[in-house]
Amino acid sequence: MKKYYLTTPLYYVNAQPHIGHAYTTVAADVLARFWRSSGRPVHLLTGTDEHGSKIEDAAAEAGLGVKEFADRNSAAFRELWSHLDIRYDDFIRTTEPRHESRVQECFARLIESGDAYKGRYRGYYCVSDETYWTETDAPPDEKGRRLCPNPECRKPLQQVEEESYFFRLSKFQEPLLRHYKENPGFLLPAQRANEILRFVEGGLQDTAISRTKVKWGIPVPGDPEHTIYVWFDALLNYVTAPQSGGAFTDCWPADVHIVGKEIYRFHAVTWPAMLLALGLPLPKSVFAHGWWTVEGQKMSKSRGNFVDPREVTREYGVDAFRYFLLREMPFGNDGDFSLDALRKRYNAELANDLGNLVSRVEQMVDSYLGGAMPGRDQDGAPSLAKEFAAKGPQLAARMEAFDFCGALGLIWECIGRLNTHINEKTPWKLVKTDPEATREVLFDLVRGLRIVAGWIEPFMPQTAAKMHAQLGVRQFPAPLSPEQVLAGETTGLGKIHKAPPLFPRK
Ligand code: ME8
Repeated sequence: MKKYYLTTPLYYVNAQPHIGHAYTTVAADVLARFWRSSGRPVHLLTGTDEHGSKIEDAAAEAGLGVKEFADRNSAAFRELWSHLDIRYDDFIRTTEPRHESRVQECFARLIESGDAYKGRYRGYYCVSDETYWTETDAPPDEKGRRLCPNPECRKPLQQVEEESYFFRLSKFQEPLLRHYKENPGFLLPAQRANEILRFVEGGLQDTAISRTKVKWGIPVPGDPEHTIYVWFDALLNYVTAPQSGGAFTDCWPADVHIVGKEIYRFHAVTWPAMLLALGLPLPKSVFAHGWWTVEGQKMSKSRGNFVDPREVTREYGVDAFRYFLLREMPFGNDGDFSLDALRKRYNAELANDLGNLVSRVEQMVDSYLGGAMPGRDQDGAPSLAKEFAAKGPQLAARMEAFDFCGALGLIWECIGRLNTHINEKTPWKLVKTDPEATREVLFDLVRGLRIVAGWIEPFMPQTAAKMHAQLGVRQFPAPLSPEQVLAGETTGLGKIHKAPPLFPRK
């Protein structure tokens, strides 16, 4: 059965992972967990991008051999993903032989077909972005310097003149435009499509895909004076990884490549053109999310304001961090990260709305009913749990549309309903006059919470595990579907018990 195959970018190993990298990877993990729990086989690929001058220079600066440097920093990404409960299926490093040999094969195929040819490159190069720029892209500024035209970068460009292999990108202008037109779900979110369409309609030029001045790269087959351009090398990981794991036919074409907006053009233009040249089907979609600033500032080396996810999770826990990332900034938009905003959401939405609700319900079941699951389904009786279950398709539609924020919004609406229900029914009063009615109220609340626990698992796996255990659900780690909760598959299995607050107030 075809797997839902999704990817993150391969992160450069020149630096330590920060919240930007964590963002994309958490988002991919949430999607992967969501589809897995809906019974769909999933393949999530992430990894590290390790060739090119940027890495070579950073290793020299750190006083380490490049391989040693890459090993150390690639491990830092893996360790962070394990700390953040990222459940990936494969982690690829572009320095692995399984990748390098296949990249060479692809390069050779393009030379053979004529879609790659040897020429001479004259122009500019940004090491920080590993991007080629033409003279017209980067006119000299008032001081006569040529700076990277990417507004996020603006570093001085290198002037480059060298023999180079070129990829015949120009040939793919029409096929790409046709593909965009025929597949409106390819360029996502839809508001990003226009900028790509305009760019491609403006005409595509062949692009250089090899360097002679860069030694830290994959040699061009049969011409080892040249190394393969790091982007040509890195993009191919999306096919080399599943090819080498024997998962290619189950995975390809990818369902979605999730990337930051700054590398969208590589994924929306260059990559599909490479696939067309290689005769491979195109991914179903490429999604560009927005960028985080930190306390209103761009994250940069000079400002030294990179947010280390470990510091945030030390204070707030892994789940609150995952939650905040996806709740604060609608996927596709830009947003700002601040500890103040995190603390506010933590206290209001996690400690109060959710944590307090769970404690109150458990407390009541414990003291009024000795921790036993309170009662049974009454045919036809109005029930919040049934209402929630009916919202399952709506939740799935939001996840299908990569609308994490909307999905969490829907879950929190349900949490709000449960809180209002307690306040309206006042079980602490009701229990004095009508124990049977109290049972029914608590029964509905517990089932509602069990549904919520299953829904939040992709976002907050540790919290979901705790909630399942506290709510007497022994089936975890397979999150329950609302239908299973309603069918009472877990009823009576375990005792409902109080536990320390899920989110102690900060
Ligand atoms: O570009 N806000 O790697 P990279 C949101 N190796 N996301 C951010 C972010 C921010 N401020 N900063 C980084 C590369 N990201 C190439 C990719 S793919 C074949 C090769 C995330 O280490 C976002 O996903 O610079 C962005 O696209 C990625 O990190 C860039 O990581």
